[in-house]
Amino acid sequence: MKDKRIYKKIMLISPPGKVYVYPDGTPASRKHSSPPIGLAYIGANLLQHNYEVEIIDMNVEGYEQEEYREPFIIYGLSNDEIVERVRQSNPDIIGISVLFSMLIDQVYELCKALKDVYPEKPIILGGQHPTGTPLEVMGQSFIDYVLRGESDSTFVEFLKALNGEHSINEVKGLYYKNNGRIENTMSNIKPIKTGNGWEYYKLKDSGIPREIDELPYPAWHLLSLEKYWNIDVRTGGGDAVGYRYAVMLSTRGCPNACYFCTSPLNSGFRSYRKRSIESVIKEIKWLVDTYGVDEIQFVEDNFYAARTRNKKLLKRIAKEFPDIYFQVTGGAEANALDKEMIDLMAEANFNKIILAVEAGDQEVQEAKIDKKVDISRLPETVEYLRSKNIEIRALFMMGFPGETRAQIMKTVDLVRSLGILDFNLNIVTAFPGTPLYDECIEKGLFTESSNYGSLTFSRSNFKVPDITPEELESIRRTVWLEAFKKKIENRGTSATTAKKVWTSVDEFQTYGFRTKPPTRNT
Ligand code: B12
Ligand code: SF4
Repeated sequence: MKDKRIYKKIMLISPPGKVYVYPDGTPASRKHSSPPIGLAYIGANLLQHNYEVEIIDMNVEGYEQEEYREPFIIYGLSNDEIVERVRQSNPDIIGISVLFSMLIDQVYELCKALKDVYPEKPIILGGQHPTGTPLEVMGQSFIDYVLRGESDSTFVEFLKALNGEHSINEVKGLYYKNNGRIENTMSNIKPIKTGNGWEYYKLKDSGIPREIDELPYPAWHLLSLEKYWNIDVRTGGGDAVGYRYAVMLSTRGCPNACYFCTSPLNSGFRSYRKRSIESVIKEIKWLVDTYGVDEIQFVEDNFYAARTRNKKLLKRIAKEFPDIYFQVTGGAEANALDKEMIDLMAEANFNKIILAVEAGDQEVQEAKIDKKVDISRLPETVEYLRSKNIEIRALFMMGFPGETRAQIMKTVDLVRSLGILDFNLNIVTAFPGTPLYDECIEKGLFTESSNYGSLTFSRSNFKVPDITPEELESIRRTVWLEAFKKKIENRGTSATTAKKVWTSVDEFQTYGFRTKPPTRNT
């Protein structure tokens, strides 16, 4: 493993943005950008160990640069610009984050461009996608390493191994090449669950941080937060209400293990870790004092599952930060929302909620969704949230394998009957590294065109029994359009942004894009 070079300077890269465009030429989602907190955490750990670090977020730095590559708009810095940045900085090693499988094609192109010019610089990939497909990613000649899961500490261990300070086997979760053969440092550890090329490990075996209070705060000074504040759609899930917002994690992982989700893969199997209230309050104070933030967004997998701690946390937040807005950008576990929690949210300026409902059929909830939302309680919860003036966005999913048309229509009925006009009616997408993905392979359910790079999130990537992917897409669009038109009729405003008033569907969908894609036949 040890060669004569010293690996001291690290460049970390977050890839560009990518939005699917419908055949009629309208983008299926809005352009957005969000501070890459995973890289900011890795950066902080590296700095603490005296490495030099640079972080480039291709998305925000090249936000205005768009390219239409049918059927997607890709926005961000170009590969040539990254090649040039590498020439200027001359890092010893390049790390690239791939949270979203749909971006893997763009990342491969970038890696090829970098390897062509700098064959001697090792390239390491991390994040959800490589963790779910390590062998496939390592099979690319232009990729040298994959580090699986949350890599705050293991990235430091990896550099120590490269620098000959200890053996490669000390680095948990590393895939490397040995005379052309792909090897990994977990081969002696028994996984808790094995899938098609992926594994879930117990927290203690995984190399991911166990005591998350001990982690240094994300190194935001390596990114310019100002750039994120200046763009129109700030974070994908919840548009910021304030101007100077920051993202945070008060927990990591999830107590559940839904079969379509990659959280157990990246963050350990049922490895929910909560920070202490003191630690969360201290970080908020630090963000306010250092960056003058006026809004905090908790971007973790499952904020609300830490029920008892959260009630205490919300009380402290209400007392200490009466002038700051708060948001949770991930779906709230509906079962965890009792009246006391909702009262405390309202007092602590948590004025929006993303309610994870998922399916409208209780049987589907029990069989497919580990958190098993109690549908009968939803109307009461929604009514109580409304009475406290908490703005609601709801998340629904349709098209689970085996889900019947009747069950899907129950979800559509639920969307309508709850009367929530701001929602995502998502089509279930199978991600590599999940039991759902393996089921689709085993049963031959994938649609012909299905590959990671072509994921659109508007159309299913596998077949369900009595409904076609096109029909699902059409239901999704019809129900969304119906609600959006109602929103315009009601007040002419969209509930998805605090400041912007929308007067037409077209204006909402094309807002912020410079590119006007042509209509297509398919
Ligand atoms: C916050 C979040 C977002 C944010 C921003 C993410 C960002 N840029 O940081 C927003 C709201 C924008 C977002 C949007 C979407 N998201 Co999202 N999001 C998340 C979420 C809930 C948390 C991510 C996070 O901060 N985790 C905590 C930090 C500490 O972890 P991390 O960022 O992964 O980083 C750690 C490790 O991965 C690793 N690591 C990361 N990078 C690197 C690089 C190297 C070199 C190494 C060695 C290690 C390494 O070390 C880090 C430190 O511990 C995840 C769920 C999850 N569990 O990750 C989903 C998740 C990433 N999102 C997902 C999806 C599908 C989406 C959307 C496509 C949803 C949609 N239908 O529109 C969009 C579109 C994104 C796009 N293409 O632009 C999926 C991706 C699945 C997949 N395989 O593709 C996830 C995994 C949720 C899920 N389980 O389904 N998302
Ligand atoms: S509750 Fe949410 S984050 Fe947790 S495993 Fe299920 S889908 Fe993933």
